[in-house]
Amino acid sequence: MLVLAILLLLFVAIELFFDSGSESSRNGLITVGFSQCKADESDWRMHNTRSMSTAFNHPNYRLIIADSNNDAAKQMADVQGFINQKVDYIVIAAVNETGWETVLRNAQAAKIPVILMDRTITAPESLYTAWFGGSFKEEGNTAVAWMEKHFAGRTASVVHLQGQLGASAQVGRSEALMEGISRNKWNLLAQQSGDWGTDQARSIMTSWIRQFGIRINCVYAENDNMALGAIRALQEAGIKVGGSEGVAIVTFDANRWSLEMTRDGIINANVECNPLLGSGVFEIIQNMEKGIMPPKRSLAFEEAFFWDTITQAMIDRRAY
Ligand code: GYE
Repeated sequence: MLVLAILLLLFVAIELFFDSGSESSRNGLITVGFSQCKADESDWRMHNTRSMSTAFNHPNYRLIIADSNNDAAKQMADVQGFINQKVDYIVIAAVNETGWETVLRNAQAAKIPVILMDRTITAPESLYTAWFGGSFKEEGNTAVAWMEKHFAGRTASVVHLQGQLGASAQVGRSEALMEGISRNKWNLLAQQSGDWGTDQARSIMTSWIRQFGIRINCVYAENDNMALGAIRALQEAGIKVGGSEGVAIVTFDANRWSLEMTRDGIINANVECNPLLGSGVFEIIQNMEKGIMPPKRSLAFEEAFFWDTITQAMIDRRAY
């Protein structure tokens, strides 16, 4: 009887040891589940994904990337999948800013820390450990400040290419423009989401050119890829773009190729949104492994570039 009891206790102890904690306790690696919006959705997103893969290419870590294809429901399922896999950390670049409460409560119940990278969400801050990224509203305010200088003494007639509706980058940049339009009594000729993509933006811009023609004197595109689509549509219509006389092009992301277009006077204002966030996320997790908790919000360094002040040296210094 005693032998049986000892054997039973031994069995339970072995079970507890191998089932306890996350997957990492079984194979020694720290497993990080990264839920990405859509890896190939934009140049920004490709740089962002690459920065995470590079940062977590480390002997102590295993990075699992789930691509939600910009489908918010799939992204929730991807995150729940990480919880079920018992990863040690979850990193999220959120497709939409809403709808996160349930799955984040599940992560909290499973004692898996969640770190938001890039996009913000509306869920209570208590449901995630930290957010690291750019300030989308501030980026928009920087763009609008340039517009106020450029259109001083005249009215801007703006067409507005929005990012995927509901993404915090779209919400913040749109909010800044709408406040600028109201403050300056500018004309908002048209507004539509191009879902961050060049082809969609080009098709939308082509129809706006037919509808508004030379009334358009400003394109506010919420990322470089959509700005490129608008520029192509304007050039195909034989409409001057950029510089002091052409349709003013305002964009976000500051990819190298768009900075070169800014240097060439095709893009007027180019507000950076830094995609190279992987090293910052890695540092947050490294510190948490040592028991050092991160601040709730950390802002990535960002700057803005303008057609009449940018230099090749500035471009040469860029990492992406
Ligand atoms: O501007 C855009 C990407 O969340 C800041 O998402 C990011 C945005 C970026 O699709 O190109």
